Amino acid sequence: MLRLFFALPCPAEIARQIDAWRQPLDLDGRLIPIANLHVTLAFLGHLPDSQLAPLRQLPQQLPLHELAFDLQLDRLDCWTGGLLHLAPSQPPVELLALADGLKRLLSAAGMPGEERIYRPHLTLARESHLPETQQPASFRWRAEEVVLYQSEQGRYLPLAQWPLG
Ligand code: 2AM
Repeated sequence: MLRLFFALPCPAEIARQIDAWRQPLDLDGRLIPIANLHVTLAFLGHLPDSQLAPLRQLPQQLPLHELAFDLQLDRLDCWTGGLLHLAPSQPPVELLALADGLKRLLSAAGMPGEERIYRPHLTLARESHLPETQQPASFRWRAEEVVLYQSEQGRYLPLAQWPLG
């Protein structure tokens, strides 16, 4: 079984900026390593290897050439359960269309889908809390690709990529 998810990777330079910004916040919990920072589009859970081939056919069924966008993460928040994250206060319509499109395709292909309402975010730490002192956050980048990742022993391995725009 493979633990899989579709996501937007966080470009290395932005990931370094986010890491430099979060350091003085002295966050508690388990920090997400710089190399793993991402914005999940669809979480698939555990699937057998045999599902990989059909999964690879899905993203290209979306109008990816129309779906490049700038993503601005400007809100620091923490969900019940301690998922501390950055989120866009104004999620781009293209991002929501991408996540929704993947969800529909997954469901049509009989694959497991998310029950939860999609809430775009970039996880900074788990089992964490909002820090007492907050630093204003604003990180912006052009989302240029969708990546299918396998999560294995804390590492995220890109299995396939699809360009946006
Ligand atoms: P993330 O930390 O990589 O974003 C499994 O529950 C995973 O799905 C979580 O660890 C989280 O992954 C992501 N997730 C949880 N709730 C979500 C939501 N409402 N919208 C999008 N992704 C979510």
